[in-house]
Amino acid sequence: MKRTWTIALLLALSVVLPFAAFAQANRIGIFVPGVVAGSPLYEQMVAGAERAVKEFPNASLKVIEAGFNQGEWTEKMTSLAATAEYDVIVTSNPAMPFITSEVAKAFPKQKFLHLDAYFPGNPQIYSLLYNQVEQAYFTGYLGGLVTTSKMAGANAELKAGMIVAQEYPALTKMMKPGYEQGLQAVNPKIAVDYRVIGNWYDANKAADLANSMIDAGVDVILTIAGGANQGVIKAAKERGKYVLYFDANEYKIAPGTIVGCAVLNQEKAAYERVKAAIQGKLAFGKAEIVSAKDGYVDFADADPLYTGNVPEAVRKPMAEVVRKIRGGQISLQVPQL
Ligand code: RBF
Repeated sequence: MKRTWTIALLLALSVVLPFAAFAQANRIGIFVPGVVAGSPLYEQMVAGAERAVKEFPNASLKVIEAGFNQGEWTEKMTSLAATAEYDVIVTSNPAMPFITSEVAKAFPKQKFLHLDAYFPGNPQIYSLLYNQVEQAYFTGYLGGLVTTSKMAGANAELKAGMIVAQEYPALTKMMKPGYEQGLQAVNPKIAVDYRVIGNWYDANKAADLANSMIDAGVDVILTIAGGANQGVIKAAKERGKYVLYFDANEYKIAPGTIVGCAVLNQEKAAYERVKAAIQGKLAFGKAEIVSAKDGYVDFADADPLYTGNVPEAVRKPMAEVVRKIRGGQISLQVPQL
């Protein structure tokens, strides 16, 4: 008799449980801190989340662009949580958990899924951080090889550029040091010309900064500036200099000018984590860090626009370093942010 009941109970659970799990988080809202177009990580976040949501007939997705005025983000995030229309709010950039952790207090049922951020210990928040020391090291090492190369646009000066939109801990503690370490691994005498634009959209100002660097002897520039990247690329192209691109494979924007792309696999991360959230399997409260060894940080070396435009004398030593970072033989630790 007891056994019959147990079997009946198990059968009932096997019917109910999957639905219970599916009911966990069907309504996904994406809060874009900026605009999607031109920001590689935001484009990937949306693409990955869309791919996950499509797999679940009951799941829905809405993308809300919060724009470039960062002073409005807290209010906009609060309004979004107040609608109670989203089981999980997905967002991306290292500053966002400092906003959502405040908003979370007023809306204890609201869950937040953060990509490109680190925030442990809050049961309403899951976060995933990339090892951007590795990502920047890829660009630095390649930049060092390019500036010391015989490539047509390279000069004798040991100067590399870095143009960024704004300063924040992930940039000053991971990306800048990673870039410098990479450059100096090629030649310790390479100096970095570093400039800050002040926003994520002003391509004209970015072009002015790039031109001024080029005047000062820089022949290769790492740009981390969202939509403003276009200005750096335009200036470098016009002057026959080189660009190191961050976050996505975008050689096609300017083949031969963009000589290296250090990518983050945020599309995959967004797909996997949103899918887990929909299935009720995402570990809220947890903060993960992923690296090249895990396949989320990489250098786009298989693209014909890389192999076809960058000489073998540069690609060969680069391949060695890429192999070692992928395999974990060169280990670059994420610092306390
Ligand atoms: N990256 C973009 O591509 N576009 C943006 O509009 C953008 N806005 C940001 C705002 C803040 C406050 C912070 C901290 C970062 C922002 N990022 C943006 C940078 C992005 O999260 C990441 O750090 C860089 O793309 C390098 O991977």
